[in-house]
Amino acid sequence: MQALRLKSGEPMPRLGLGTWKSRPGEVYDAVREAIRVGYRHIDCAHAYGNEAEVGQALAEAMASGVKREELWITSKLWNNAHHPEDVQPALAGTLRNLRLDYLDLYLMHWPVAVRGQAHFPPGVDEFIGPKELPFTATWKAMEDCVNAGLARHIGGSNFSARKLQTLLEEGRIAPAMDQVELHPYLQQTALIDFCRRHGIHVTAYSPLGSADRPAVLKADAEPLLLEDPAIAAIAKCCDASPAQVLIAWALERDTAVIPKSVNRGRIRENFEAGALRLTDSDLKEIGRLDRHRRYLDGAIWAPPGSGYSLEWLWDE
Ligand code: NDP
Ligand code: 1BO
Repeated sequence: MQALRLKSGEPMPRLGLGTWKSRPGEVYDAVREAIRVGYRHIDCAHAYGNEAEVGQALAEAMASGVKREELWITSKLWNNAHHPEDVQPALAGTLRNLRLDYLDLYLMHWPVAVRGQAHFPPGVDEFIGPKELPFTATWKAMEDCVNAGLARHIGGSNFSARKLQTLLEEGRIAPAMDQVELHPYLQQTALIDFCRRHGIHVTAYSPLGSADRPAVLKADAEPLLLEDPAIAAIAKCCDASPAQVLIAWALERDTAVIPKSVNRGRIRENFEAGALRLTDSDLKEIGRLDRHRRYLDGAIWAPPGSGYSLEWLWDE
C-alpha cells in the first residue's frame, strides 16, 4: 500500500474508502470487505450518520487480528459544532461511535458554521457568520484535541489556500491535510502546489464524480466523469476500468484518494487501481480535461443573507 509521509513522520495509506452516502445496513459490509481486501484507511464523518456502524466493522476487524496502528481513520467536525466548547464533545461522540480512543486525522468539514439544530440544507437564519465565529477559533479547539491525545493530526476540508495560510499564520499546529474535491474536471493544481510548499498533504474527495449524491446537491445536465470518452479510451488501452484510471491519476499526483463504494466488486476494483501505472501521454491527455467543474459547488453553504458567499468560501 502506497503511503504519504506526514510532517510528524507517520505514514498515511494513500488509498482509502469513502463512506459518505453509504447507508446503515450496507456500510458495515463495505468496511469489513475493504479491510479484507487490503484497505487500511477509512474516511468518515459525523455528518454521514453511519459512524456507529463503521465502528462496529472496525471493532470486529480489530478483534479478528487487524491492529489499530495499521489503520488510518479520518473523521470530520460537522458545521454545527464549531463553537470552541462544542469541538471536544463532538470528537468524543465520534470516537464513541467509531469505538476508538483516538483518530489519526480530524478535519474541519467546512470552514462554515451553523447553529446546533440546523437543518440540511440550512436556512439563512441558521448560519453563524465568519465574523461572529471565525474558523480560527474552531481551529484552536481542534488543536486542544491533539494536545488531549484524541486526534493525532488535524486539518481542513474544503479549505482554500488563503484559509490554510491563515491557519499557518495564526495556529499553533499547522494543518496536516486539506481534503478537497479533486478529479480531472477539477484539478486544483495551484492549491496542490501551495500545499506542497507548506508541507500540507491533500486528499482527493469525489474522485469518481460523486454521481450518487443527493439531488439537492446536483445541477442539471452534469457531465459524468465516469463516462468521459478520454478516460474511457485510456481505460481501454490499459485494460482497466474508468474508475481505476481516475484513482490511478489521483495517486500519480501524490494525493491521497478516497473513492466510495458499497459494492464488493467495486471496492476490490478500486483498491486494485493502486497497481495501475499511467503513461506520460495518459497524464497529458487527462491534464487537458480540467474545466474547474465542482460537483460540490458549496452553494448550500453560501445562500444570500447567510454571511457567507461562494467568493468567500473558495477565495476565487
Ligand atoms: P465518489 O466520487 O467516490 O463516487 C461514488 C460513486 O461512484 C457511487 O455512486 C459509487 O457507487 C460509484 N462507484 C464506486 N466505485 C465505482 C467503480 N469502480 N465503477 C463505477 N462506479 C463506482 O463520490 P463521493 O462523493 O462519495 O466521494 C468519495 C468520498 O470522499 C466520500 O464518500 C467521503 O468519504 C469523501 N467526501 C468528502 C467530502 C468533504 O466535504 N470533505 C465531500 C464529498 C466526499 P457504489 O457505492 O454503488 O459502488
Ligand atoms: C455537504 C456534503 C459533505 C460531504 O462530505
